[in-house]
Amino acid sequence: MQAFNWHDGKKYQKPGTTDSYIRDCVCVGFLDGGSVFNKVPVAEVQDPQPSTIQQDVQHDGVFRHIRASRLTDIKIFIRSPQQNSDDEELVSVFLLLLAPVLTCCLPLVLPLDCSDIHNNDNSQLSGVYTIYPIGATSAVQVYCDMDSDGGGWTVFQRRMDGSVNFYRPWDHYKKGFGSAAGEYWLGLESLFHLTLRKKFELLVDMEDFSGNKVFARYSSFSIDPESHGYRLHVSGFTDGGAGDSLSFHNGQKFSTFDKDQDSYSGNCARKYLAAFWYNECHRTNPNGVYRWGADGTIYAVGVEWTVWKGINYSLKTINMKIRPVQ
Ligand SMILES: [Ca+2]
Repeated sequence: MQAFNWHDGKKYQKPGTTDSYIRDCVCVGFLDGGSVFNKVPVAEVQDPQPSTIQQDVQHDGVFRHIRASRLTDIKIFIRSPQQNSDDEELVSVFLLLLAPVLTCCLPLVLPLDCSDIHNNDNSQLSGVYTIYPIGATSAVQVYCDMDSDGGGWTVFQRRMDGSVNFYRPWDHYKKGFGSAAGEYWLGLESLFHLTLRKKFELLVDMEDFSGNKVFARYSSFSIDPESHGYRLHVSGFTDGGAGDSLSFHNGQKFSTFDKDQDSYSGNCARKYLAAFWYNECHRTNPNGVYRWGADGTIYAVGVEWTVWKGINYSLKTINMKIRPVQ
């Protein structure tokens, strides 16, 4: 393990003004196995000048104490929470700072979801971010919606152009697939761990090929562990024009073509060419075949939200996203 330092020269907006400024943040990065593992912001360069900073950092389950003298060096110690004195100096980093001062800084917590990123800095824009839903070694890229209703939404399902094949087996739906910048499925295991830690609400945004945009919102959303089939719990519907196609799926286990856990005598995933919390079988098929609007050639296999557009209309976009309930 190594550590190193650099400046984060990001632009920030001064509160209540249109002025922007550069915030120089002294960061310490931990290297594991040769790749950048994590950047931990330690200090901000500010006026007036304090002489030293001391900061406790938890990284990868290890409690570290960081001590920085003005313009000099940062020493990182491993220390157990019970100990009063520094135990072992892990690494010493020389700072090539021209800046005047160091003061303390930002919360040093790895984000579990997009709401953590949003709450830490509400000027962050919608886009791709790294979150850690199952702890420090579980880095995964997601799309964060920082616009809808105040932002902070973690997108776990996204269709937009048909570029990704969603007809996949169980292990793909468990681990996730696709690209966070485009179409993707976050993964049932990550989704389970997210909804295990906090109470979440669900927002489903969708658009047809005529430019109409609607949504469905649910005040409560969670799923059970794999040992219980990743069973869906969704309730508290609010209509944003889409109608309620999801409550029909409440209480169902997740099904893929190679794991039939639906309530139908046949195999819903094979019949409707997707994977979902199928009942007998669906009122929505968001992981279905992307087929550019109305098409009944093969019954009900499209990217559908039946209550809004019927059983044979494949949507232009749909995304499912969650946010902790305040
Ligand atoms: Ca079945």
